[in-house]
Amino acid sequence: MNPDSLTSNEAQNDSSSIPVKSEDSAYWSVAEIQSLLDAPFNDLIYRAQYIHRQHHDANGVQLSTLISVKTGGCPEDCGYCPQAARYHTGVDNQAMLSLDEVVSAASAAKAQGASRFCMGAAWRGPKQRDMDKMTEMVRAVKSLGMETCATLGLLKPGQAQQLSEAGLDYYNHNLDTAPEFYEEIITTRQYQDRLNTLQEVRDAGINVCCGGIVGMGETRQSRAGLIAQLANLDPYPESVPINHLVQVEGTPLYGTAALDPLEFVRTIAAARITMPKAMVRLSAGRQEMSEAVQALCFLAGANSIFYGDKLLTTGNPETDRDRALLDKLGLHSL
Ligand code: SAM
Ligand code: DTB
Ligand code: SF4
Repeated sequence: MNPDSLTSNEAQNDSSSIPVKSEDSAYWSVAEIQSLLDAPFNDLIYRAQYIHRQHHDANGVQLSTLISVKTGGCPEDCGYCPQAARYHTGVDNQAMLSLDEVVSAASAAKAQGASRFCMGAAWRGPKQRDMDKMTEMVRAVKSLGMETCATLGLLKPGQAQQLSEAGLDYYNHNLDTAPEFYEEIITTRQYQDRLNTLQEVRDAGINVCCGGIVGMGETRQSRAGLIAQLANLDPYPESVPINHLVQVEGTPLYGTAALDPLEFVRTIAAARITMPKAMVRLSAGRQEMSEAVQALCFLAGANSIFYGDKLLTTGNPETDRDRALLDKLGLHSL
């Protein structure tokens, strides 16, 4: 049955265990989100798909291509990250790319069908001389007619404004996990530092892209805690990347017990239900995921992906393979 043909009450009446919220920006407690994650799988996915169809093109997927503009040698200690200088992961450090290199990669991404180009840097945060180069890159990518995104770490007061003036559409900065699990993953910067950067981005009028990583050995309650943090940002982010940990040898999280893929799908569904209007991005980890699990993620409300053979330093499905998957599922790019 087409959920669109149901009245709101009928459609919502899928399980009494799933809380119903009528306002878009409702407050979500961790317990309420945990009850979503605990619900019968079919009830959860049905609700997520119902909400998805109220707010989004049901078969549309937005495509962003990533580039690492400065790779490796990062002073931070994020336990998942192949670019932290202190772990021996085999990632070669690379100085900042030139403007030409970035522009030609962005043009190629556009030609392949990406609508947004996201520039990432392995920094704790940008220095002023980095900002001059970054704003130049943002201006150049924007002038190709693409949406622009950057993920450069913590921003100091004034830096978001400089990026905004250069034409930055989105800034990605993740909360990564729930507050109570955070210290087990990162010690060199605090949760509050991240929230402050998100506020700088918001105040500069840039769209907020903020999500996290699952599969780091966290509990289901911590996954609920992450989603609660995201959903209760006021307003919640326009874009919510849900990454599956890519395990890289040499990082502390290498060898973490594998997460049941259906837990990943449930997390996507909880993001969709609690942040109805957000674009939910099925992010890192797709190369290790079956097509069936990816299809379930789209059913659960994911409507954007990273597109291109590489994420920042690790692999992503090849564009031909992704186009074939989208075709098979009858999905079109937005
Ligand atoms: N250095 C900046 C920072 O950390 O804010 C920007 C780049 S950083 C690589 C961007 C995000 O990539 C991290 O916040 C994390 O969520 C994600 N990430 C990094 N390594 C990952 C991995 N191995 N698996 C999944 N996601 C990862
Ligand atoms: C996000 O949430 N995921 C992307 C993007 N934002 C910058 C990064 C994933 C990185 C995966 C590990 C790597 O390729 O180095
Ligand atoms: Fe550095 Fe970002 Fe990697 Fe953390 S996630 S180590 S800040 S590049």
